[in-house]
Amino acid sequence: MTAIRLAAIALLFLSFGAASAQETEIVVSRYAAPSPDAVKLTLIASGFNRPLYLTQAGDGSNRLFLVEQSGKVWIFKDGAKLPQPFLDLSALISRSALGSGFTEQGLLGLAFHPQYAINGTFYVNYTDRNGSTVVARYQVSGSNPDLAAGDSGEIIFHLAQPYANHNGGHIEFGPDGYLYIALGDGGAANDPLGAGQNRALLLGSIARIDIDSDPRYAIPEDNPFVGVANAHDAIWAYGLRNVWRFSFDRATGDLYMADVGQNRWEEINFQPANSAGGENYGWNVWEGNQVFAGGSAPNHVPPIFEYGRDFGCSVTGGNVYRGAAIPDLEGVYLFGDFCSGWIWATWRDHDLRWHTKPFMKTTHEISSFGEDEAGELYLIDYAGAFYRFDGAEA
Ligand SMILES: [Ca+2]
Repeated sequence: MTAIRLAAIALLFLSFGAASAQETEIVVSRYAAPSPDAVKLTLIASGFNRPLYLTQAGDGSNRLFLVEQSGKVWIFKDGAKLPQPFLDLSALISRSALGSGFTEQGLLGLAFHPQYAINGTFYVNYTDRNGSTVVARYQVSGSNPDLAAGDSGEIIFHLAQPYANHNGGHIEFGPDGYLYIALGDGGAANDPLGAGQNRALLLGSIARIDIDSDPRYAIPEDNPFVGVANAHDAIWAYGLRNVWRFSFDRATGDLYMADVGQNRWEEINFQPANSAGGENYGWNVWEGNQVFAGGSAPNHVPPIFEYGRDFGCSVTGGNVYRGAAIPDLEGVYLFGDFCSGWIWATWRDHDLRWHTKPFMKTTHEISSFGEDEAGELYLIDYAGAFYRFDGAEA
């Protein structure tokens, strides 16, 4: 797995000098802002019950898997929704997610094992009937690739949640093959537990676990707080309030985290692919670049972008575009806001300085972004639909 990361870094290095190596170049910087005129959103399907994620199995089937908060996962195959859900966890998840009111509980995350095509294993993140965070492993049916073996679930990770909100919920495999789990600060408001800065608590962090070396999970030996006193050895990064979606740039391995703010500042945090982990993103000493509770946040890493209430109220992390449909977006990180429908574009210039511009104003309740196998990008509308980013001339 390390070899993959090194290969990406090598390509990155080559790209500065070798103009002829266009096929293998990874675009990591640009000078001009990307143009929204090159982009349109195409409605793919509607009629869903609070959808909040879309992903793919990486198995060459080109199927899309759409996650509903109320517990079902639906497959899109050859452009059509299959009549039967791939998975239905509605009997296991928090009851609040079965109602119609807003909740942060329910089925929140889905990630396919990097070797899913061989082992048929995937993972879900949900809050259970007690409101606790659960990560569970499932298998695909032995006889039907469009159906999960619903009785195959094994809970591998459990974390009690002191309040109903701030459950994080995103899970994704990194380029290193480890599973990363977003864990909010436990909830209520203002981080009453001090979880953000308390490294002894898993709450307020992104955890990193090895799901291949143990029936449940093992701690990677190079996790940053292994052997460190008063720090949980599963923590990869901390000082986070409630990361609502993070993603790895599939070309570079860089990690982008959208951390939902308290009352004033929404933020995007960045971790380069060669990081050894252990970053402190500041909450609740800081909210974005502003002092919140104050006090000490050792080695605080400020966000690469923050925005206030003029532009929204709850950030939703997206992806670095690596598809083929919109060449102008190559290497650009898109993310949005759940409340305002704004989409932003973030990129680095050739001096690797960050730039972020409001990109598109939509009317959608942006609950997530998602990528298909080819790297094309989708937008999920919590009101019940999902859309694909297409070239405007398409
Ligand atoms: Ca922060």
